[in-house]
Amino acid sequence: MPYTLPALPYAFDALVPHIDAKTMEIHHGKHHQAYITNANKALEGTKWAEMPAEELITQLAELPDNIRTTLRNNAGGHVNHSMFWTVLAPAGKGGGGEPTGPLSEAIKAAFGDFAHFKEELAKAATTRFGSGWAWLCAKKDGNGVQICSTANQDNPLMGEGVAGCGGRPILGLDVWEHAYYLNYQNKRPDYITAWWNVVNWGQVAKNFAAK
Ligand code: MN3
Repeated sequence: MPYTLPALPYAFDALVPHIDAKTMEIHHGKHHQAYITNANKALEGTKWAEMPAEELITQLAELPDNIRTTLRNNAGGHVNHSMFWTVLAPAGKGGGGEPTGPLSEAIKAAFGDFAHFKEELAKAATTRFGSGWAWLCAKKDGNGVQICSTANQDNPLMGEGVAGCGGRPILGLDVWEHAYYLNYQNKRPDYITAWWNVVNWGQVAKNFAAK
């Protein structure tokens, strides 16, 4: 089955004023769709065409040279954005605040407190040069959480040594300019500060609990 664009779980303007409607419309309908279109084109007629994208990106080394980079970028882009929409929610309606339960405990164990965790993720996102992502991951050994960042559309699932920490992402922050430039121009830190207001901690906790 070719990859298809998942519906946004809220309206384009649901994250206003933190993320503007035009950015959401273009980001979802044009950027995410383009990753899907390009990945499907590369996969057409290959034995990998039926494989879920999350699985495909864990085995890039197996792919033929002529489609490997295309799929790293575009299947990666599809996986990254499919998660990104779900870890956001309108401020005050599922978005913002702080995590609770086991995820909160894991964050405290790794970073001391929630405020320090926010500083560390913001630092990873701000210092990522050029385009990429900052991630909160469940550690590969199942023992807690860690932060990392990746370039372009790389995802930690691509494996340690390929991209990031090799953990299992439970929260991703897109710091490509297309994610914020219309509203924030060059002010990536302002976008990141606003983004915390729309993080869907309930979904991130579910991601953490999933094995
Ligand atoms: Mn993006």
